[in-house]
Amino acid sequence: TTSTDHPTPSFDFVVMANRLPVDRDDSQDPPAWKTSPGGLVTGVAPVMQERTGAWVGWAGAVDAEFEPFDLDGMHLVPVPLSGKEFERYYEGFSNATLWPLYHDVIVHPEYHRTWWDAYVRVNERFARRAAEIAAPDATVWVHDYQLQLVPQMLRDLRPDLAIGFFNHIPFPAWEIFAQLPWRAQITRGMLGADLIGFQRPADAANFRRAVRIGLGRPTKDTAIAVQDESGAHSHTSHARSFPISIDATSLDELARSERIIARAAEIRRELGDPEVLLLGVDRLDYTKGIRHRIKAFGELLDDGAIKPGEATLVQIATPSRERIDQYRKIRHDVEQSVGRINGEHSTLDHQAVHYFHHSYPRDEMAAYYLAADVMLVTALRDGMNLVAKEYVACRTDDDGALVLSEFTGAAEQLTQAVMVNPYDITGLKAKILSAVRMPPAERSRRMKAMRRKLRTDDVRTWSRNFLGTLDDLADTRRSATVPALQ
Ligand code: GDG
Repeated sequence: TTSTDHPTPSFDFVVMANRLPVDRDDSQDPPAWKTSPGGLVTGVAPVMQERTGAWVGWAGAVDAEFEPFDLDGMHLVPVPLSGKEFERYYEGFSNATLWPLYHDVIVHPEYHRTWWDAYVRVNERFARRAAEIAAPDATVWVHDYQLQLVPQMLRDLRPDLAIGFFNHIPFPAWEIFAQLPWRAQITRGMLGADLIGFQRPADAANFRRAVRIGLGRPTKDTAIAVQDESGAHSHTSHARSFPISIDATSLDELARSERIIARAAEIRRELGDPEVLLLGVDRLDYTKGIRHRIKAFGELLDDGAIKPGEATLVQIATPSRERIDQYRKIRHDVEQSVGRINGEHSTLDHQAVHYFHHSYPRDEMAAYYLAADVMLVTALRDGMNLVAKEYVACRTDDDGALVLSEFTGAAEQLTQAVMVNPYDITGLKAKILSAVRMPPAERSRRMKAMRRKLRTDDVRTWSRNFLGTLDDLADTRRSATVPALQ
């Protein structure tokens, strides 16, 4: 065990993510923090409580320094970002370089050296902060594409730590990843982890191939022998899949409550009691295939395959990354096509598409899921897609049809969904129509099968699996006198 210069490193378990799971409420005086619950919080909360846990991340306000604080049983350690860093590290390198590159270059990734420099600097700041607060031999779990350099930086500072990394988004094929001018640095950064987790086996395989081709290092099954700068063996890293899930039990309970059942019925009434209610729920992102879905629905109305007044599409598009050009463009395109369809097909008492560009409380989302006959998840590429799993978890009535893109991680688990290739508009139209017309017995059979799958696929199981594997690997490394793989 390496000792640190720091006086009281004290946390046995450290989660690192770009964002802390909190929002600052400036309307209060003094401003107060409130938790913003997300999937990751639910997944790691039990571990946070069992061990002495801390969460390292950015608090969401630029040019502001905050002291660590406790909230709802979590110890939160803010990492500051300047306005320039937010632009270059977050909006730039994370969301205009890596995000499009990792999602099949749906839009053109931009490569700027100033953005890269900021990304390195911010990753160093995160790594230093975690190194200061982690107890000897602690476990550190680093999350997502914003922090891919942290694992190796952390290992350099604290070789005693068990370091895990989880990539929430896809990892692209080498032929695409190879564009990245800093591909070697990114790959080496991730290899600092004992365990590197991905959503799908294919993402893990893409990463191992990047290691073989890009770094010229051999891999054996999931194992990769990592060298230090001098070329000597450093450690063995493992890259494999750990598909993430949701808090299925609590959504199931919520969807059974009288309140949500009543609200679901009310939503349908407020929409004018359409025969068929179709639903889309996404961050407004060009990866989600919102345009393709709306185009297909519009053409079904144009063709007369769906009669006016028969079906309504509700599209909830949560505002996201609004200052980035490509996000302004997708918003404009979606709003234009919604306007066109409503102009052509809506009447005074029936609106073809209801489009909402804002976010809703969790209860309201659950009511929408329960109200919708057909859920449309048509992502062009998506690491997992939790919306698909949430829809299934809410269907306590074993009813409802899920149309699901084959380019989501979720498609590997929810195999009873109606699978689509969203790029194939003709095929998408046919599949949407088959979901709209699906006989009740078939809907129920498919939904039951998907719900059965979700019962064993829960976000706590996911984090237990990942952390259990990580701790085993770190124990093996610490007790090994001979490297496992040369
Ligand atoms: C990334 C990966 C991967 C959305 N609007 C509202 C709202 N949401 C919630 C959904 C869902 C979450 O946000 C979105 O998760 P997704 O998985 O669908 O997509 P990303 O945001 O792109 O997430 C993805 C995920 O990380 C986890 O690893 O699955 O592939 O891209 O939970 O319900 N929640 C509320 N109001 C909204 O208006 N309350």
